[in-house]
Amino acid sequence: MYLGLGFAGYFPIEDIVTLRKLYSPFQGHPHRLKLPGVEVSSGSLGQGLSIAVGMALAGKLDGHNHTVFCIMGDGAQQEGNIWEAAMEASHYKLDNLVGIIDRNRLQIDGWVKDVMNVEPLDERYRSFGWEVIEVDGHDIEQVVHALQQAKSGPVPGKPTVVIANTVKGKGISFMENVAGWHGKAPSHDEMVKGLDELGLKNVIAYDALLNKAKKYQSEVDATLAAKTPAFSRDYWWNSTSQMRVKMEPTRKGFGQSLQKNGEDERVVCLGLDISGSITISDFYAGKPERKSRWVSMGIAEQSATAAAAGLAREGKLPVFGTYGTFAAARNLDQIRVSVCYGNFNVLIVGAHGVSVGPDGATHQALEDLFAMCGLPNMSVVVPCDVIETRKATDYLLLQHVGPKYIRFAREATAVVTTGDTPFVFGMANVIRLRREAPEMIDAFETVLAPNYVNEREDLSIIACGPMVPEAMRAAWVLKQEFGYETRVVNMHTMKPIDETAIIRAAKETGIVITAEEHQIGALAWRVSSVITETPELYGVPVISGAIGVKDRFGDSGAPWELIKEFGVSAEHIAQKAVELLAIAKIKKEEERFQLTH
Ligand SMILES: Cc1ncc(C[n+]2csc(CCOP(=O)(O)OP(=O)(O)O)c2C)c(N)n1
Repeated sequence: MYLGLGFAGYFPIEDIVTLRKLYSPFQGHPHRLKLPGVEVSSGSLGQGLSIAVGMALAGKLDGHNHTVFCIMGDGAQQEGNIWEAAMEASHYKLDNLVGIIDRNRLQIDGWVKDVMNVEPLDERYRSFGWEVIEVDGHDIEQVVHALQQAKSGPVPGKPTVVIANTVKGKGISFMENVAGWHGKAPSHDEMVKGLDELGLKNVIAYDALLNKAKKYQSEVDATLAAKTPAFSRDYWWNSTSQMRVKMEPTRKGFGQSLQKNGEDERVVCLGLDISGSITISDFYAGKPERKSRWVSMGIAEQSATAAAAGLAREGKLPVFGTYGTFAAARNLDQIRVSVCYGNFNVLIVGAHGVSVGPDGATHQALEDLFAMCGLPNMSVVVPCDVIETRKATDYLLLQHVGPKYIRFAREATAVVTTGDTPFVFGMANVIRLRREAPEMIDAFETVLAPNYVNEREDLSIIACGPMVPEAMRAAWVLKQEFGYETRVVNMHTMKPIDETAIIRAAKETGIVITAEEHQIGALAWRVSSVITETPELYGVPVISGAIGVKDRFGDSGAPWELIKEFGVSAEHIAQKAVELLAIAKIKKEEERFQLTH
């Protein structure tokens, strides 16, 4: 799409080398506010045809004779949203609307026919009142002819769909018809081979383009460095020989738990065409006998949610998951009414907050915890690393009864717990820095919050998910740079929240900072409401701060870049702590002054 717009003259084609990089107008999914030529922002499948219906309706209302075109995938046809729009288009006789379907027969989890069959598409559209034209999508003459035909409105009062048969990755031997090439960049060698096979190797000056991308990246690096608080030395992950950590994708803990607990015959996993990426497919990996309890639902989050409620109604333990945005936002009403109102035992998995990185704003779940924590009957767990994710899934899947939501990251995240670290649902852990050590995990001590004895630390940081390792790193910065002692509270269970741990942190340290990889508020407001509503704390001065995303959409970029861009790194937490500690000092001096005068 970006190349098409470039060739049409909207911007210099070579600018597209910044694709999916931070601040780039070429976002992981197109955004109309960032790039000329993009008519509507997209990224959440199945909504485009409805927007096109709206635009075509407006054209009719205003008496314009333009045509609205909407390009869709064939896997995307699994979204019920598309068929609502298809119905509306024929009902309102939108002969100024043309749908184009790229029928390459592949989607992320494999062949469309295996994931969730959508054929026969031609008959289905005809039965919805559309005119259908089928073409070879690689034959430009056929495509142009079909579009001209469609534009002239072949049958008055009928919308038209052009079904373009294509081959994904056509012309490149190792990409043709391979599902794995979704959203994945080739290596340098693969790129050269691919260009060679397309006859473009000597046509495209790829070295110059790569240099342009490199230059852009160094500008991004400089901007980010300027935005990140600096201290006397570098405390970034594994940047020195001390305090080293193992990094492992958090999502793997979820897959490990499903592998183990999938033996339970009640467990049924629902696939939503992103199965490998979130590791839900580990449920049946190497266990073909479990395939009967693997239900591929296609890209149809809303129906799958209500179907999960139905499975739970019959005594099953359904698990479904996808990107947090599609697991907990698109289907919010189904979660609210079908799952929560009926109080069904469904495990919902929201994957990849900031860590989807280059996919950009549409795929970065930064609001899901508001909704999930706001639902009656729902329990919410946000584990901090791969091991805690496994323990949390073990517990939620087999022991906890009722609606439950777990949220974890895709990228490698610092492993800061061990098999022996306590994990008790609804009960926080207190983590304390004891020394600098070669391995960070050995430098900290973790105890279950009720077992913690007050050490009158200078401040508390209450964190959840991937912010727990960041909070631990902030505690290290604060100790090394300023000698401050920090109580890190791992609030892995966000609902029901551990009120006692919050009250103690507020009372015993007087400064509470929350840290969340989410719009500020899911954790911050829950913590502040405990502090403000607890009679025990009436009149007790508590200085508070909140680290999180500040009411903005995400951006494409590497996950570690986004942590800095969103202002949620350990360095940002430490900076906030220093500010609050300075305020606390002034307050103490004011009090002393008042007492002595
Ligand atoms: C609502 C929603 N659910 C899931 C996704 C994740 N996703 C992105 S592309 C894709 C597969 C799309 O398949 P298809 O429409 O056939 O497009 P193609 O494979 O040809 O790119 C999925 C599941 C999404 N973007 N939006």
